Amino acid sequence: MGIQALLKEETVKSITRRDFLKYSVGAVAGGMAVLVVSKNLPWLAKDMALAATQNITMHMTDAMKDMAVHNSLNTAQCYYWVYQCTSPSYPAESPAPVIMVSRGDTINITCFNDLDEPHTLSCPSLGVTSAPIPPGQSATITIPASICGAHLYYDHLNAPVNRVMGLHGTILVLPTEADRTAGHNLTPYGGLAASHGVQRLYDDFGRNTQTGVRSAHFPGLAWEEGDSRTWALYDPAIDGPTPVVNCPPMRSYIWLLSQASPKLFAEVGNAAPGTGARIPANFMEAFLRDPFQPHAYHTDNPGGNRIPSYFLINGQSGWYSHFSPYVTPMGRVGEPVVVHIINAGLWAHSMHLHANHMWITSKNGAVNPNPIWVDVFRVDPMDRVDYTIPFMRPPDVGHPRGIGLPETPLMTVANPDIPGSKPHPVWPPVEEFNIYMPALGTKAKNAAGQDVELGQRMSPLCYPMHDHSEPSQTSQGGNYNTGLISGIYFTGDRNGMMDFPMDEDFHMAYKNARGCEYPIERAAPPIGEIGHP
Ligand SMILES: [Cu+2]
Repeated sequence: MGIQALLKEETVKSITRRDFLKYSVGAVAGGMAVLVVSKNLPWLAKDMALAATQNITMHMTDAMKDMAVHNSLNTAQCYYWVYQCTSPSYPAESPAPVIMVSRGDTINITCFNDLDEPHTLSCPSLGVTSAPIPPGQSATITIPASICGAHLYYDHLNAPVNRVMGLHGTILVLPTEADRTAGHNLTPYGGLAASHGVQRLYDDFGRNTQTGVRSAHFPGLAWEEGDSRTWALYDPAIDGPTPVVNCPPMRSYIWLLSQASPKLFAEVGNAAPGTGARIPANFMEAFLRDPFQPHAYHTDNPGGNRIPSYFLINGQSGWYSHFSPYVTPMGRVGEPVVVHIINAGLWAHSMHLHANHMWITSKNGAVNPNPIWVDVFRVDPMDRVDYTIPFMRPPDVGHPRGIGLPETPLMTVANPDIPGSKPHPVWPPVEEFNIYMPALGTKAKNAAGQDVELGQRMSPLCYPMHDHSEPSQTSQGGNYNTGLISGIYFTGDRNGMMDFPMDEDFHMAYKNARGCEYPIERAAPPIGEIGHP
């Protein structure tokens, strides 16, 4: 299919943030779809009959994608080559769905090549390099989920063109009981020596699930532990008859990084196989070294250069990535997570997280015996880097002994500018919870001329994640903060057995991430000193 035909089929969409969060229930705009295919993951798919061997059908085809800054006033689209999953059925998207399995499972992907030159689907880190599939033909590729962790599947042909054009996705292999080091907690990797630094770190989260010994540093849950209990604060009037804690075990996120150049990708789509921009040297030269030109990024500019104008995390950017529960870790203090970062593109990124430092627990399949504790780490093209985030208290919380430790916080003084303020422990920050910025009722017009509420509640607590490779923070060469960004949300604290208040629009995203349907929408409860010792 030609690019022009795809363009004509596109409809122009303009959605509000609230609409976006509703869409994120599905797989269209909220981030990558997740295919859960393991028989060993009942907590994610209670009512699905899952087998250890899964058969998936994909079509290698092309698609026109609406980018984050695309709306009725601004054209921002990009031509892609994609793996479209047709069984089970998902919309065409790059990246392709995450395939989430348990170690020991087998994945069979029947792959149809609907494009005009040979392509393939390979996963070298799981030992699979597939033969070329000619145009119009198909092949079934068997991938054994033999190694725990996150793996990139992609078209390795004509490198790096086919991969960078969008033919890539992630396989996440979770550990099973067989991967447990006897007497110790599960890690995302499996089979580590008891003395290994990553094993000791994961033993220190929450408690040792085998011995029951609790951690002094990180009270809360072990990484492998979920929780469906009722809070001490559980209130049937707010929460309905069902417990709503719902914290999933093995909390894992994927940050699959890529970059896009609409001009260059369109040239590739319009070139004949083996010619022009499809020649790797030509593609690399344009993508990385085209000279600067003003207004180079806009799709309507017939001139301009061909360097990337979009920088994507799971195919999203700007507030689409920042507010997606599939991209941005959201949870309580005491609920540690692992983030698997894979760079499928050609640009080096350095993902910097606020609020918590993280441990670099694995790089390119090698588990780090002495993991370093940092706030930023570089991820080069084709690197696979794991951040383990402890979900400890943010370091700006005043503390007698040191950052983030689970002990009695310092006391505030009364603030005469805040009605009802009286001294209380600095954590949790109960006064911030009821502040809206700007003030509730502050309105602006959207592109359709409708009033939009601008006030955002300072709860749950949100901290940014941004890429220290600064050009990646833009889209179309435009405003900062529309590019490769995410964040981290603190929605409560297990130490105090409390949830922080959340308004309805945030709650829509949160309940998707937590795999639970609240019986009713949780309205913002009165705060005051609620829940505080
Ligand atoms: Cu920063």
